[in-house]
Amino acid sequence: MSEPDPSETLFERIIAREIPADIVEETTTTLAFRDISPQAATHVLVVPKTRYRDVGELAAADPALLADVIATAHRVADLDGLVESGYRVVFNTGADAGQTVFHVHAHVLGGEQLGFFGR
Ligand code: DGP
Repeated sequence: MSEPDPSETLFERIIAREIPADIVEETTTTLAFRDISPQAATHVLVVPKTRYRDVGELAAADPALLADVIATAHRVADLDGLVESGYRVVFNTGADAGQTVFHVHAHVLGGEQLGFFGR
């Protein structure tokens, strides 16, 4: 697959600080910011600064970077006090899962009792 256009999704623009976001955590390889349309008391998105389309592409190309994303997700949960009560990490992957932004991102959800998911 050819290299993705670095300006192709809005998450590259958030990473570049061209679009404002409520940033909660930054590492050399990842950025975490609150979702603009929260689906739970805590709803944070964690993105790698390097763009991959989805979690499958990221896992195949750079498993260490995927580990960074997961570690940042856990730190975000810890910062919001969710480790004891529990939280969920979700990667929507492709159209049927409702992925709308094709720069891989983990949703970190918690801070309340979450419903089951599926259809
Ligand atoms: P997904 O449907 O899995 O691709 O998730 C994309 C998420 O991105 C969705 O929960 C809403 C969020 N989102 C869309 N536009 C913006 C934005 O401009 N800022 C922030 N912080 N989140 C956004």
